[in-house]
Amino acid sequence: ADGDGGASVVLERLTQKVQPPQMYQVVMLNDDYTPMEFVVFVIQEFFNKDRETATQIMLKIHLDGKGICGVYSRDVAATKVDQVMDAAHKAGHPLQCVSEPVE
Ligand code: TYC
Repeated sequence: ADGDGGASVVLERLTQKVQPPQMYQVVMLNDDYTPMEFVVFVIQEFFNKDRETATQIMLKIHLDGKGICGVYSRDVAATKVDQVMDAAHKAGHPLQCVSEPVE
C-alpha cells in the first residue's frame, strides 16, 4: 500500500529512523491595549489552564513581551492561534499570537 513492498517498514526497524512529529509552541505577544483580564480568560479557555497558571503566563507576557501558552501538534497549534485571534478580533482587542516550531 505504501508502494515499496514494505521496505520502508524494514528500514525504519533497522535504522530506528521514525521520529516523533514536530511540535509547535503557541506564543502570545504583549500589546498596550488588551486588558489583562481578557488575556487571562483566553489562556484559561483555549489553553486549559487554571486561573492561577493563566495569570502567571499573562504577567510573564506583559513583562517579557511574549510567552508560551502551550505546545501542540501543528494542526492543534494552528487551531489555537485561530481561536485566540478570532476571540480577540470579536472583542475588539489587538491581541496577537503565533505558532512556531519547537527548537
Ligand atoms: N500589556 C497589557 C496591559 O497592560 C496586558 C497584556 C498582557 C496584553 C499579555 C497582551 O498578551 C498580552 N493591559
